[in-house]
Amino acid sequence: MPREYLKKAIPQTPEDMSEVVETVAKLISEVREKGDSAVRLLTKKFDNIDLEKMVYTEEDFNAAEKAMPVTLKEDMDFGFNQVTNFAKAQFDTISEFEKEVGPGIHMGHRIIPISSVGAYIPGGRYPILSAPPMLICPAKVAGVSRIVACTPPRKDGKLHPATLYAIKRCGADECYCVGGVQAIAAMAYGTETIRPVDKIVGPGNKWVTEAKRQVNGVVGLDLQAGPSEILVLADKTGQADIIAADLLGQLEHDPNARGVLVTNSRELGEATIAEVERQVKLLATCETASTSWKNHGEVVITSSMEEACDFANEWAPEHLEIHCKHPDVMLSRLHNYGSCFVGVNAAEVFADKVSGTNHTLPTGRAARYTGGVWVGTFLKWITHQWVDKEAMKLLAHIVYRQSTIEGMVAHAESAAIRLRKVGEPVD
Ligand code: HSO
Ligand code: ZN
Repeated sequence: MPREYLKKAIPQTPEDMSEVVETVAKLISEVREKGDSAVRLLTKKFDNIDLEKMVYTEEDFNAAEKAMPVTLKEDMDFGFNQVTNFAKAQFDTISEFEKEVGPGIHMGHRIIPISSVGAYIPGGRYPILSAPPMLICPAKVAGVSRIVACTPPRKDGKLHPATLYAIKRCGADECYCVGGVQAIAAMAYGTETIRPVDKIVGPGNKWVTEAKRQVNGVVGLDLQAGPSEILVLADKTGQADIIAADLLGQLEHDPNARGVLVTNSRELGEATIAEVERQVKLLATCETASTSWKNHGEVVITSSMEEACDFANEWAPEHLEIHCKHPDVMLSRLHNYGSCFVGVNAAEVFADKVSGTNHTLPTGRAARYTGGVWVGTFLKWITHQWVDKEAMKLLAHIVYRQSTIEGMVAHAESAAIRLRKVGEPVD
């Protein structure tokens, strides 16, 4: 049986980005030329805020902490600890080495933290309190010595106390109330107030994403952020009400969010569609979730679970939930996903907030070639070598001959000079 769609997404024409590309380029050069004054002007223009306070200090953090309800603080602290502990566990799996690779040629790699990192904490539709830990805690574990956080002002021109608390609690060294293209440009090129960083991480809207694309190379980057996605893989043991709730969890993010169920059970497929339609009406975020379900929701019936796994691997979702009798068997067949949730107890929303794996993940099929943000995002694997005298002679002869054929005479000489020094004929 070929794949059958009980519900199919409506094909979309890709957005023409030329205007966004041009505008972002102009805004970036304004910040490069005029620094802080351009940042303020653009904040007025786009956020409609007269930015009185750009820099948030220790004192502001302390005041924010005092204003926080204790339960919220404890809940957030739970998340920080989980994210940090997972990052530490991952960090412990990586190691430096040095090895004799060929006689007399010792080489190895060292793993060094990036010196400075800028975390872009988006404002957006929801003030997501788990965004700071996902970007800051792994950087801290990696040993980044300067962590800068930039986040846009709220309507009152200030930062939300809980966002401020999160940024401090996770260990950012500097915090600026700046968002949008101006924040990315400031972190990439620097202003009077914000010194440039070496790498920028964090999701944002299409303007922020384009700004990141345009500063690529000036600074390092993490991922191209796209709308949230969830793919649920289920056999007949799947529960339609839970699956529908999990699809809607991601569909409420954005009208372009995508939710897919792939199953070998037609009955479950039909029941899930009915459940999504029932549950979506109950949500305060119904407008967004029903738009994304209508435009991007899919329910696919396959003839077997093997075929369902093939579908999931082709789709390469950001989040993949497995609702099957033997989820571990399914996991072994799956290789393209940002983060996987194995079995019905592992709700994807747990990782969005607090369970500890990162929620900054590849979207738009990027899971074919990358994982999400992790402690390694903030580290560099850099190589070195030692060469003893005999190995030097061997390498120098080869490199001399190869470089001569290429016409790279200075390269050849760099090898030959060493041979002459030890009285070796150059051939
Ligand atoms: N699902 C989002 C992350 C998130 N959702 C945070 C809610 N809070 C992207 O992985
Ligand atoms: Zn989410």
